[in-house]
Amino acid sequence: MKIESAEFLTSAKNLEDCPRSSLPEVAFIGRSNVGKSSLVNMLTKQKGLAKVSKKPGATKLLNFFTMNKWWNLVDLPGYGYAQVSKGKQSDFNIAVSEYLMGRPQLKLICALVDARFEPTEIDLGFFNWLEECPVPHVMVFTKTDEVQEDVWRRNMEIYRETLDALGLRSVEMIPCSSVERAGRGVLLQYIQGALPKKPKKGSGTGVQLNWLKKG
Ligand SMILES: Nc1nc2c(ncn2[C@@H]2O[C@H](COP(=O)(O)OP(=O)(O)O)[C@@H](O)[C@H]2O)c(=O)[nH]1
Ligand SMILES: [Mg+2]
Repeated sequence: MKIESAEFLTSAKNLEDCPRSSLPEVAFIGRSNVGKSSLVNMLTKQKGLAKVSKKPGATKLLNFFTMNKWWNLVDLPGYGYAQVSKGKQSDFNIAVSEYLMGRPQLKLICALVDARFEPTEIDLGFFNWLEECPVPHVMVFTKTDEVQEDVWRRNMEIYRETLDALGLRSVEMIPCSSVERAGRGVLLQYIQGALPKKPKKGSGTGVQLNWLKKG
């Protein structure tokens, strides 16, 4: 899939506050600082579209971006950031889990983990929770440029074995680097496969005038 346009749509505090748009959605989720916003910018080739921060815990809202005027990419607040007060952290978690569980147009969850490290308890806890979620997910390993290839490959392998040992779903794992723009094509292709087919222009999927006349 080629990204021909990408525009910021809106920010939402929680599920209720989400846009009424019925476009299919793909969400990015992961720990604070894992590289969600950088990946939005890498995919869209727009440096400042999503706000990247050195300080973890900056994104507190669900940020919607409309891609190719046809689907929405949703940059979710990071989970598991200890420096944010406990109350605030659980507010984010409630907003995020309600969105992931209760948004019918959500077609794919991209769960980001840091390729530099072995599985963390917080991430495993999230994957365990995800098992209850009806939406399919894919794992994206970020920041592969930061370590040697054998290191991130090994970490992917350990993740695979650990999830397996916990009896959790085995899903596709895609290595990415926003700095080197690695993994862009593979991830976009995966996203395309998860989205419904885009209706062709003029194929009559808009307002059904003929039907209305007959009625
Ligand atoms: N080396 C490297 N750094 C990255 C990559 N992606 C993100 N970062 C850095 O990680 C930090 C957090 O990134 P951000 O996208 O804001 O993470 P978010 O909190 O998950 O949205 C920033 O300092 C980014 O520059 C990557 O692929 N490679
Ligand atoms: Mg962010």
